[in-house]
Amino acid sequence: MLVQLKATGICHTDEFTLSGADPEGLFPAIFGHEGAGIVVDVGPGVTSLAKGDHVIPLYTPECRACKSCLSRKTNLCTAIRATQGKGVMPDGTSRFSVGGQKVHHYMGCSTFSSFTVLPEIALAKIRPDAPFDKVCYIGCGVTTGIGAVINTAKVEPGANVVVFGLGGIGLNVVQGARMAGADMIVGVDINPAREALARKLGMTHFVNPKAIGGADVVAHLVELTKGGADYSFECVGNVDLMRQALECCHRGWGVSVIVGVAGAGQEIKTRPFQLVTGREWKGTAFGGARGRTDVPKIVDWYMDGKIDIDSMITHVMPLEKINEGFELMRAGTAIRAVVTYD
Ligand code: NAD
Ligand code: AHE
Ligand code: ZN
Repeated sequence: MLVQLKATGICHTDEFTLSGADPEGLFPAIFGHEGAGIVVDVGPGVTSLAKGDHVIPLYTPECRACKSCLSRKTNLCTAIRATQGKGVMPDGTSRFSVGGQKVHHYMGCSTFSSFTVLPEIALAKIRPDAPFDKVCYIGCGVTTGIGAVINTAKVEPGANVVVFGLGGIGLNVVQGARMAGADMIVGVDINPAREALARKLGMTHFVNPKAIGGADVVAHLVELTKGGADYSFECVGNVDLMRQALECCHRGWGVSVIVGVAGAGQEIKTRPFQLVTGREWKGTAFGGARGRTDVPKIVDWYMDGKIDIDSMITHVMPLEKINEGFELMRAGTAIRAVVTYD
């Protein structure tokens, strides 16, 4: 499928790979994996999409035929993961070049381009009235955050939830926890500017680790939640915080979900006692969502006013200014900067 991109968000994972920390990083590449656009051409054998369809590219495709898809136990479709990790299409070639030199695809999407090519299984068809400059965010951040709550942790009404990192992903965990009916939603971030928006999305308590008088963050959170979190989420990509997120969970049943992505060589650790005493450590990619099935539904949730996207898109810019978008993210000024194409 040849897709003309109309908009793309900038996710921290783009910055992670650009920084050189990603062991799978390949250069040169066209980054971007949070896009929305229109199908402008269709190759042979395509049955489920046509020219003119509005689509969201999927870095986690859904082939509905591989061992993983058929297991019903995971969203991690394996149909094209090997070539995707090598920065090429399933046929082993790239569709991008500059001056005759090969340029790699990124996460199978490369949405920082006005045109890109994807296999049919890596596109979710969405309703034509959804605005590209908003629903592009469903291509990663919205689905990851809400899905981590609903699909991975399966948070139930009345639960206490702790969210480390209130950026583009963590804020969606907050709104997912509110949708799930959580009682207490504690946000943890060192950027005090994140508090107001997080409260608007459902956060009930804010903890800035730099403003608790030198107290131990884990002890502070255990006390605040009267025994520990039922569910915690690490949405930063910092292995020390991943440990804190596990250890602030309630003895006997607390579940901690790793969402953040950490660099090459980084490892998580804790005392096995933490798990022996009933805490569970989990992880999630794309919020456990099956893209072709779930993404159109999340677009409907947005169009029906069930979820907020607009307040997290803090900046919109043309492609020429994309580096400013990265700067705003690094500075903690932007939640989501979105690039729009004409
Ligand atoms: P972001 O930059 O928008 O947000 C990160 C937040 O963490 C910021 O608010 C920042 O202030 C906060 N933070 C930084 N250091 C902190 C600390 N020591 N204590 C508390 N808070 C701290 O990033 P994002 O786009 O929200 O992405 C978050 C992480 O999730 C990244 O690692 C990204 O790669 C990862 N991610 C994973 C998936 C997945 O499928 N698992 C999907 C998307 C993003
Ligand atoms: N390449 C990195 C891992 C990066 C990673 O975990 N990516 C997530 C999506 S982040 C989106 O912003 C993911 O989908 N992981 C599952 C997969 O198959 O890559 C590394 O550490 O090697
Ligand atoms: Zn992302």
